Amino acid sequence: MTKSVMLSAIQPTNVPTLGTYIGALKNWVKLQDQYDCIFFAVDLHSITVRQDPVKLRELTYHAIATYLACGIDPEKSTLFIQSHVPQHAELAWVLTCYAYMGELNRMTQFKDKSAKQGANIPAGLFTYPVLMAADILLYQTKLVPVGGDQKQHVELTRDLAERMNSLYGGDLFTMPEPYIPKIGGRVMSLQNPTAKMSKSDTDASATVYLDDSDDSIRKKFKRAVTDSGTEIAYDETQKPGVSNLIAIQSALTGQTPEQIVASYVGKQYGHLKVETAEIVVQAISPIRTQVEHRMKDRAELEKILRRGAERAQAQAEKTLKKVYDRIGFAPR
Ligand code: ATP
Ligand code: LTN
Repeated sequence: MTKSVMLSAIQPTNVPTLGTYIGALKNWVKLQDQYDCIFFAVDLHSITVRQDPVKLRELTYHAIATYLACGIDPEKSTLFIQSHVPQHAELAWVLTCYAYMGELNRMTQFKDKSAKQGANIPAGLFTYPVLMAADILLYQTKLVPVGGDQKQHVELTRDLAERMNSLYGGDLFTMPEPYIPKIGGRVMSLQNPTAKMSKSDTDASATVYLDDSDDSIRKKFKRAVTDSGTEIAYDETQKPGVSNLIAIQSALTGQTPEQIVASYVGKQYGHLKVETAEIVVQAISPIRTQVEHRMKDRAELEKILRRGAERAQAQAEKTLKKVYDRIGFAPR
């Protein structure tokens, strides 16, 4: 029996964060045996905002090293760099011709990111979700494990798939579904618990990066903004800071928020911060060591990536061919 396809990706714009790990990477690993998996680093998406070329290249390898360090097995899953598979850009162009300005204008990520750009907003920031739709639809993907902030983009992908399928035949694209963890789908900033923990935050103490030292992780949790009052309760509206720490613990230990709250009766915020930090250190420090190890063997990474890109191209080409044929392009 053939397995369904699961696919996801991250932008190599900075070192991945605890949010990336809990919201996305952890679930890739959890589900990798049940699906035919495709994971890549989206360098084409990254240049929708300016990047330093030297850093971009390094971070691209770093992203792949992180996948491996988290437990993605290159024998089971296809790993590659998005720009190594030109079909992504090709299908993106086609889909751009079927996407509507109005629907792209509604994307909250576009609104947030374009607001930071001043007068000259790169057009790629606007069409970003169409490239993501191409990423997903090229491989007849069934499941897309991402954080909550990407849900709207997966929904747009579904709308595009439906539009194309009704124009050109229902078997053109598989309808993808998002997989978003109930707890940890939106890990919050340690300095502003009403905002998403982001790898592009200018305040380094707001974000735990996967390459942070154990000491730095402990310091960031010690300084984490909590809430007024003293009671440890799971209530995202009234107690966003405390609830964020509980959610992080829950995602990493598998205990429910209620069990965690029960274990803190009579204790203080300080205890919660220190113990959350320890749980995070336990989860992250082996990943950090593995990433360092993987980054030292560039030849091995390149070998994995070449093989991944070859496999991906073969799959992607099948879908692209079908699309070109149905829309009326002459065969090449
Ligand atoms: P930024 O944080 O700068 O906006 P991003 O969200 O574009 O970056 P990526 O590294 O491309 O970050 O995201 C990779 C994956 O991690 C996506 O599936 C995203 O939803 C998820 N993710 C990122 N931050 C969080 C978070 N704070 N909580 C849950 N999931 C997250
Ligand atoms: N937009 C995503 C990254 C991304 C992605 C994808 C995720 C690009 N293509 C395909 C899942 C499937 C983000 O995290 N910023």
